[in-house]
Amino acid sequence: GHKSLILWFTGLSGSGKSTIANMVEGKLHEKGISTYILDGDNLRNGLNEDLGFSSEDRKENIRRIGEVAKIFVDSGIVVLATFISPYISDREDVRKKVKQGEFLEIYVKCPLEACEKRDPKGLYKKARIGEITHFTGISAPYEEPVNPEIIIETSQYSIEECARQIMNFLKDNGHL
Ligand code: GGZ
Repeated sequence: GHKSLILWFTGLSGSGKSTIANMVEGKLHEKGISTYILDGDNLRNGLNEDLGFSSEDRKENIRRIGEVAKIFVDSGIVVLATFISPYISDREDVRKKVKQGEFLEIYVKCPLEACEKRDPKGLYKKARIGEITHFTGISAPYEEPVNPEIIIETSQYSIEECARQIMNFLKDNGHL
């Protein structure tokens, strides 16, 4: 049976986190499951508008998002959170906020070269010429998940296939 969860999408800018989360959300809705997507648009533009991209600010960004996600989980909603969340310790701190099994880390894996080639917002280009500093993958670190519940490789599979892999994991592990 289904209970509320945090689906935590982590990965580089341009890896496909939001695109895949949106497709998974649609599939959850088809099953009558209530969801909410937390992303930069609704967090960094509001609650977290005072935060930048230093390691301290990213840590605080993820901490607040974790608290918001926990509130949604308490209300019975499946949260899909799409943030780079580059630090292992920040992600593990979110995991600890909820019950065992309620936090699923989804590593949206994609080589830096592929993300940089996509560059949908031109941010990598700006990072390369120094117009944006502390840019993840270029001038700031990304710590790969060590033991994520799910790894999806967006340079190998279509968006549809990646979303299906996540839905299959949820079914196979009794989350749906
Ligand atoms: C990384 C940055 C930066 C820097 C602006 N580094 O591709 P996007 O545009 O839409 O997603 C990126 C987003 C990252 O915000 P998060 O809240 O996910 O980051 S973290 O979890 O690390 O706190 C990118 C944009 O913001 N962006 N400057 N320097 N991404």
